[in-house]
Amino acid sequence: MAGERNGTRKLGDWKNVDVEIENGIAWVTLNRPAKRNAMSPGLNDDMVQVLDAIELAEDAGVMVLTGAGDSFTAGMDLREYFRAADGLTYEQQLHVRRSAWQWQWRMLQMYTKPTIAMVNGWCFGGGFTPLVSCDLAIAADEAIFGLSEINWGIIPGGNVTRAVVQTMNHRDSMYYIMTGRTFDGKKAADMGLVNESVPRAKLREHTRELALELLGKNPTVLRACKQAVRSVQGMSWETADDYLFAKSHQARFLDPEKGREQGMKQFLDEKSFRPGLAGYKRDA
Ligand code: ACO
Ligand code: V55
Repeated sequence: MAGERNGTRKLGDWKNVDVEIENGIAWVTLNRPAKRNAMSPGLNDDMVQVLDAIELAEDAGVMVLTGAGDSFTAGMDLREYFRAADGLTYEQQLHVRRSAWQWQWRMLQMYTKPTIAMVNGWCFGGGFTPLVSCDLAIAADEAIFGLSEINWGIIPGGNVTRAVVQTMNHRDSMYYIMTGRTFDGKKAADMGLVNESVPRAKLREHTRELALELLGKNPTVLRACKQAVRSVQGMSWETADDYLFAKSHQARFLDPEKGREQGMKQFLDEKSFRPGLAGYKRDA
């Protein structure tokens, strides 16, 4: 049933990605564990379809991205994404590059549903692009991150460098891009690359709690909030103020539950909740 939020179901049938919708949460698992979930052209093609399908799935309210086994992703597949592409035509190479950026940053960054990267293990190179493009990120303490491009002779392309400088400070960006040294989940949290890190044994439960908290929010307003964070990055204060004013009107117009009016009524008239401390009571 559309909008049903109870129970578990498998979505679609992809070779390189597993998708399960469980009580409103779409768990997306990069699924090439024998290759440490390295991102091949086939996996990238699958992910474009997966993100499209979850966007249209009414029983999915939050998307969690993770990896099968002991790896989040070992980055771009050196054999299939790099070496094999050298033998392709320009148009074929364009397809291979386009399906990578299509899901890794273009689709993810303005995704209509909240997204959480759950970094369960290895996260190298190209993995930083989807990591940063997810709204939130939780890592296992034991996860190992690395900008390993320098170690095998390329610069961090595919917007990896852009993602890194957006999220890490200047010194840390330079240090990890130039040395290729690894760091763990705790360090990633210290640097603000992820929101927090927890012991791996608690990672899934911890992520589920955060996802359920997001599911309790007004989805129309939450979408406008997260998209605005991306949009205002490149704007002047004047443009941003006008944009945010317009977006708040758009959210009022689009919001079927009229959250703003509910919030004021419940706080000002009924005195039934305090917005500083919790959300208004939703019927949904
Ligand atoms: N591309 C292609 N194949 C990969 C990749 C990758 N990025 N990462 C792992 N694999 C493959 C290995 O070739 C191996 O395949 P095989 O069994 O067919 O020989 C298999 O996955 C297992 O790899 P191991 O190295 O044996 O696994 P281990 O657990 O010892 O190490 C680790 C894991 C640390 C992730 C290691 O595989 C590694 O260093 N991978 C490369 C990480 C990297 O630098 N990624 C590229 C970043 S740059 C970019 O993304 C643009
Ligand atoms: C890299 C990643 C890419 C890419 C080219 O540095 C290089 C890694 C994420 O996609 O297209």
